[in-house]
Amino acid sequence: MRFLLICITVSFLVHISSAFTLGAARYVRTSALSMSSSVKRNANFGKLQAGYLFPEIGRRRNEYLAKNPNAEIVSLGIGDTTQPIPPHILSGLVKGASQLGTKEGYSGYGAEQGNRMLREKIASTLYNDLIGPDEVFCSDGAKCDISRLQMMFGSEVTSGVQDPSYPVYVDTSVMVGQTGLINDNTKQFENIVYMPCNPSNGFWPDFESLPRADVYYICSPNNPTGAVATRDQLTKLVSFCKKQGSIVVFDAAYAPFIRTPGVPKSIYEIEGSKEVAIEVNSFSKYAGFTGVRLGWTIVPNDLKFSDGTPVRQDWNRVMTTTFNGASNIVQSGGLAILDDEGQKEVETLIDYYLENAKILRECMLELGFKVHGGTDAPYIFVELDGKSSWDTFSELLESTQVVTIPGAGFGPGGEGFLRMSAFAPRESCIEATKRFKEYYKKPS
Ligand code: PL4
Repeated sequence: MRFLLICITVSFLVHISSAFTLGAARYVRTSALSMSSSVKRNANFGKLQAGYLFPEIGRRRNEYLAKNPNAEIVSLGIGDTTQPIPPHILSGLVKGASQLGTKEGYSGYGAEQGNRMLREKIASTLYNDLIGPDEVFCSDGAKCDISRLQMMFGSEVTSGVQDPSYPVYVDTSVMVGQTGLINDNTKQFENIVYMPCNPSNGFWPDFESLPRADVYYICSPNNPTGAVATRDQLTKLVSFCKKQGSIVVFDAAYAPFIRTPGVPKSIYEIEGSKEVAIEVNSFSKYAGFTGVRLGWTIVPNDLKFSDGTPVRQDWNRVMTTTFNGASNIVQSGGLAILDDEGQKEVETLIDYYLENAKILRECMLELGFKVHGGTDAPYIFVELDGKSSWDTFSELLESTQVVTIPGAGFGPGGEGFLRMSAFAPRESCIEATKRFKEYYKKPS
């Protein structure tokens, strides 16, 4: 009897354990095969090439670090701020957070367009009342607004981009369906107007010689070239757009880096621009808000679609439907940025990054490279004498452990250049210059 009981128990345990094993195996097999849904993929996403530029740079850096765990990487790559938020601006954020803990100060959802006081202060402090507070729409940043603008324009428009340019303009055009496939030879998407920007045209497109675009994405100070558009160039751009009925999306994310007198910091300094231009902007680079997230877009009342509908009306619809307002804590920080004290702190931060740019620029000049940008902009754009930018990126990573960004990542027009960001800490910039000097000066 005892023997029989033991046999039954053993056979039960064997049965249970094999059932578990089989179940686990089936689970592993199912997840390895990963069943497809019956939902069709958005074909526009299939047109995109590889990954988005900046995570790709991060991936290559991490891959290098995994192979070389003792590497002392210096990053002049992604344009991310590194200096702490200064005290007055920080006190605005703290105030915003503290208010939420009191009955009187608590607030829930706010206006989708932003806090009225902040919109007024942006209009008066940053635009000298050239635009009205109703034309300011606060948001969670310039990049997010660019993608929402693309959603508003839809798939039927043709976009024109400076080549090279911040990759978000092209990638979001592809995502919303404005383009055909990429041409493997030219590395250009069909139905985007690529406007060559290089040293021979002063990094400014020759608009008249190019096919017409409906919407032009123009960035000044420019990412990645560091070039800054002059008053004369912007005046001609505005009259060109009026003549051919196009709209300019002016990306002024780096505007306060302009120190040369007379160079416009906003497209609205140009007469007539309110009939043709939208401006996107952000506190990311002014005030160390890359992680905090606060930007804005100006859509003037005078700007209209071809059927007479004010663009502002549709933008308001986009923002009220797809966005729930910038965080109230962050908007309180934004108000502090616009105080006199906050503006002084912004200037000090920009002085710091511009000094970094000068250090990098002078080093590369001393090493015999042709260098662009870095005076009214936080980026320097280095000519590579015909060398491949991805190869140079890898060569510098492996030989000096300095991360840069290959110009080709910003479009085919960026091939043969390397972008360096001045947003690194000072000591990192100095260390990078030491390593570059050692590497490039060594006898070959
Ligand atoms: C990496 C011309 C940086 N993950 O912070 P935002 O959204 O208000 O502004 C983003 C932005 C908008 N317009 C221009 C820019 O150059 C940027 C930021 N660009 C760079 O290294 O080129 C950060 C890139 C970030 C991104 O994808 O934007």
